[in-house]
Amino acid sequence: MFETGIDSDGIAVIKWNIPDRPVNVMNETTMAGFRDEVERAIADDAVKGVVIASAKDDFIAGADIDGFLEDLSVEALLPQFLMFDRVGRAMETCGKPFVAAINGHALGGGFETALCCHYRIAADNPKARIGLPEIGLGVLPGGGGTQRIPRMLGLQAGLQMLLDGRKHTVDEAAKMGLVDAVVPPGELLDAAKKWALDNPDASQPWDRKGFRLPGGNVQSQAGMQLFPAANAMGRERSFGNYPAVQAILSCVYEGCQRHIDVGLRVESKYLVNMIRHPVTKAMVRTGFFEMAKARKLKARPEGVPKAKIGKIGILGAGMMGGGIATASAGRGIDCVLKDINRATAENGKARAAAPLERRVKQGRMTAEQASALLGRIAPTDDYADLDGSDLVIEAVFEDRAIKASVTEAAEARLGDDAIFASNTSTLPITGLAEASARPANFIGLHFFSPVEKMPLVEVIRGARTGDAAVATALDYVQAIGKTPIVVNDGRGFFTSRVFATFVMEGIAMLKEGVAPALIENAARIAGMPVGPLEVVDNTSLGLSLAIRRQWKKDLGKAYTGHPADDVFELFVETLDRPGRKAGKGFYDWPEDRPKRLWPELGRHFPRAADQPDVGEVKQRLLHIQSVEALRCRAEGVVTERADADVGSILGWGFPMYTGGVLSWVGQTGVDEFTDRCNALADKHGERFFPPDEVEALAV
Ligand code: T1G
Repeated sequence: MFETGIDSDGIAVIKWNIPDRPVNVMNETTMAGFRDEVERAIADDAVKGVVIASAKDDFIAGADIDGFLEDLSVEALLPQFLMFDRVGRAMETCGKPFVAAINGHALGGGFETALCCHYRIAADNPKARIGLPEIGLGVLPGGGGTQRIPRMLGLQAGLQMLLDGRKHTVDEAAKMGLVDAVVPPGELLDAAKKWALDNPDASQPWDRKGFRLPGGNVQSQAGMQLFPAANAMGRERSFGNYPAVQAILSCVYEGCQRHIDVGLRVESKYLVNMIRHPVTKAMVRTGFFEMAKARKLKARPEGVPKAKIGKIGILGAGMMGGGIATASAGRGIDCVLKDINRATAENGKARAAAPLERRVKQGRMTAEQASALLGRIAPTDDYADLDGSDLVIEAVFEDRAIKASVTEAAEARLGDDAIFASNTSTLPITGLAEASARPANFIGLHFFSPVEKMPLVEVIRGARTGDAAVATALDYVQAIGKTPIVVNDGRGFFTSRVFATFVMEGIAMLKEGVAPALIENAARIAGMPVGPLEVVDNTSLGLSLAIRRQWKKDLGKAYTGHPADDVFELFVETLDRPGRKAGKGFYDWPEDRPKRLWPELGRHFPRAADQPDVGEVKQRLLHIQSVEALRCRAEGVVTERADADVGSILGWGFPMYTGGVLSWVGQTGVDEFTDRCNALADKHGERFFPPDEVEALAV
């Protein structure tokens, strides 16, 4: 577990090297092992100083997240972290200098181990990330981070870092004062040893007489101004849905008023409660493990050789087509961007260039990188330019006839192994594949707008889609750095179908006379990125109306309708308020000032005397999505809970604290969820009736 040696100058080097794990992680076993090594070095009079290092490519990746899903008791957890605190304080106060030699990722407890050292030297490693990302897992920097960072950076900067949870580059960490020096990788160990030799009397600032928190103590005027604002900002960002936010504020507020030994004990108690919290279990399971599995293509069919995507064709140079081209060219893939004429294709490329120019201005990309990326996008109006493509993606109008026409024309240029994908957001793939001469090579690749920002791609298997097409599509999604879920065919597939229920429920409530501001704010308080009325203004009521009409036409008598249907008709056909692009929908969208809810909504939808409370509105907006996801699972549109959870969070911002749209059922409690939905169905319509076997479908 640890490689330890003492050099001729008496400097001991303790190298983390946890066996059978790809990265060094901290758990009961490894922390006990580290304690033994530290105690041995401190007790050995021959040791004049200690360097903490790693024998792996990275330093230490923090606490062993595998253990977070176990149901551990306070009695089992608390001693581990109190023990780690004692080891850290021994390192700080034993009278021997401790230096951290950070060769790679130092995250969470890994960076907190480095914080227990008197000095931190990092290798100039562009891949390394340094920081305390615990809040992203639902927990808090409980290895001393909430106590040492504010004592290093001050309360404001410290809270900012702890609540942000960012993973910093080495340069950023040096600028923030998180590391004290940066050296070439080959000089790291010698530099660390030298510092230890040169600083035999090293101590931590907080162990020196007269120490005061940089910028003022908690009870100073600055502190008293900071915490109310920090509380308010924390509340505004989390609406109380993420208990770790409050826990971090409490650790800093309570712990930094006391000696660090007491502060560390305060922190450990909050940490243990956070590790055991259902929100943490949900966030870790979906946000860490399931998303990693999705990125690693857990769903990839076996026996299909890895596809190398060198060239793709994109049909339709609109917003989606341009975004797909940028995302692909940005990962070194040559793109032919085709539209009905050259000028349109050129415009599409120019539109795709705009975000790159912004990134160059912001210093997030060099002009050379932007130019190289754009050089890989070739606008054209000639199908012949598709020759040699490994994959063609159509992103033309949501019209079956147009899609059929471009499918036939493009396939005529493709090799036998090339795949044809449709970026349709709702039209069933099986139907679109009827226009294909090679339905086994026809698949759905549903991107989300804006493509350059949205991490999810929904891969849709049509009835005749073959494994090779699925494998190639997944290889492509991974190559462009996005996260795929694989779903089976159906109207709206999984994402469009489930997300539509959120929008429709908001409109149904508006029609019932629920105050529009209550609907919109309750959605945000529930953790959705924006309210349902704003969403549909952005995506256009005209598009929603067209989709509903197509659905009604396709289903005929089987179409059950929805209270929102006639609202779409009213806004598009009668009121001429189709949405944000027209400057008016449920909101007014003036160009020179912020949007606001249309004041006339009350005239068209008189406010009901009895308004529901926020809790009921939140519940209707979240539960209706989970009910539809359960139906998708029951019908086999999604076969894995993880796909539904990952797809909902990455696809449309279903709140992370729930663990995802199906995990929400379990977090609510299956019986509680089922009872509530049945009650909502009795009150608002059978759309709330969950399918049978909720428990089996939600796990
Ligand atoms: N625990 C367990 N396994 C981990 C792990 C961890 N902390 N970090 C990585 N792995 C596994 C991962 O599951 C994968 O396994 C393999 O390592 C490679 O990871 C007390 C309470 C370090 C930046 O949040 O951010 O410390 O799939 O594929 O892209 O205050 O992993 O191969 O079987 O992601 O190069 C805080 C989480 C914990 C860091 C590397 N630490 N990890 O990324 O490889 S809470 C974190 C990462 C804590 C203390 C608190 C990334 C990485 P497998 P990978 P990568």
